[in-house]
Amino acid sequence: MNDIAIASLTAGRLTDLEATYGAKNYKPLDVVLTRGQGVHVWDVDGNRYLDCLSAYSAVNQGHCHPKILAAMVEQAGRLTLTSRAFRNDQLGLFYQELCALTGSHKALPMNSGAEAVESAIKVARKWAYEVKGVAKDQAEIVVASDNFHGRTVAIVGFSTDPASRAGFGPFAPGFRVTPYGDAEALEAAIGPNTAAVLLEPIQGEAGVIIPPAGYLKRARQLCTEHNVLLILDEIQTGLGRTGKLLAEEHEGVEADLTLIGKALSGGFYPVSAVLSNNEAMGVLHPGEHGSTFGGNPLACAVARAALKVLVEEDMIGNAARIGDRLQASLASIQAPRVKDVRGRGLMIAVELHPDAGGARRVCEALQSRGLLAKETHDHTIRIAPPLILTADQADWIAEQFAAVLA
Ligand code: IF1
Repeated sequence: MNDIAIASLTAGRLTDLEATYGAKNYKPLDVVLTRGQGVHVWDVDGNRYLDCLSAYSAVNQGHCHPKILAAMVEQAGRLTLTSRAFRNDQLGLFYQELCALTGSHKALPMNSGAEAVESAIKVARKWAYEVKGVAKDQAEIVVASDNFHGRTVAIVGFSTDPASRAGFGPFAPGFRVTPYGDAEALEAAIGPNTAAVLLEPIQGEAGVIIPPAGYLKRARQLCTEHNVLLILDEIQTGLGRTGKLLAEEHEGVEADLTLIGKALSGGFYPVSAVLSNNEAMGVLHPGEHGSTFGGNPLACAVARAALKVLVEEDMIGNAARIGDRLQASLASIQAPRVKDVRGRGLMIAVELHPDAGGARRVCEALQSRGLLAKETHDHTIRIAPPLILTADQADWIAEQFAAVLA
């Protein structure tokens, strides 16, 4: 089928095709998007929406950012993939710029977020055996309840969400779950075989759960005291989303391994990375880990541009300022249905009372007003627009919420 034929298909027909031929592992809002620019997306019928999801924070820089687009097109016409069997002229520069920006010693490039998580688990286990001296196959990784780190078998094996894990076992051993935000429980969970503690600085899928002040700092102290690696999954919270480059900065904490993904490419391409602050990454030797696409020149060129515009256009500062403004206006909405408004920067959640009719219905009402947002669980609406949001657009978002929730 040629492009014109595709473009002329109705939303209903395209939805039918998905239903007929696609795996049914998603239940998206009924909108078929065809174009995006900045904070806006357009559906096949020409309706414009303000995107308050940003592809789960992968499009922090806004849709089709012209500078990232230019870098992608230029690189795509020159060299896309060499595999790591040969060197390419983008990888070294990507490493240098990424490490300089994040203050890291070393970086390991992968593709999806889940791959970055898996890579960090492998590094932590190998570090435990070779450096810490844990007995063979005894290494443990402590994780948090209600975590979300991706969809691989190892990762869903330590999920506490039945929908994510039920039916997918048997699972990998070596993970211990501790209640998120409870520093005492974390301390109790750490033992002599603990290789790492893996946490989200703010839990995204769980509903934008901000841990009690001091929790991450205490986790850092405990890890240092017990010779355990702290792994922070900043795949969703990182790269400006919370008003800092990394959310760990809000608590003045530095992880040993920091995971980034999503916005590392501005949404153009799957690019993720494990960042290392110390020698931990040194346990990986040639042949022990890798990926066909990880570190490829197209990914590197796109990521370099995505990081550059994030800084050059002060998107991180904008996320802090506009995030505060949007949170304040959302919090001032007088609606008994609203139980809580919380967030950091432009990672915001509006939680409804359990008897308020559900978040999905609110999202559908917002959609008809030109705003796309996605519920998480039954009662929480996530608000995560691109970080280039203006004050006027933030006020407009709050007005739509006020109208729908009233
Ligand atoms: C889906 C949620 C967001 C993540 C953190 C690792 C990954 C993710 C903290 C894995 C991915 C996604 C995946 C997407 C929905 C989405 C999500 F609702 F499930 F929780 F963002 F809020 N660590 N999050 O949030 O990264 O392998 O996907 O690149 O539908 O699974 P990935």
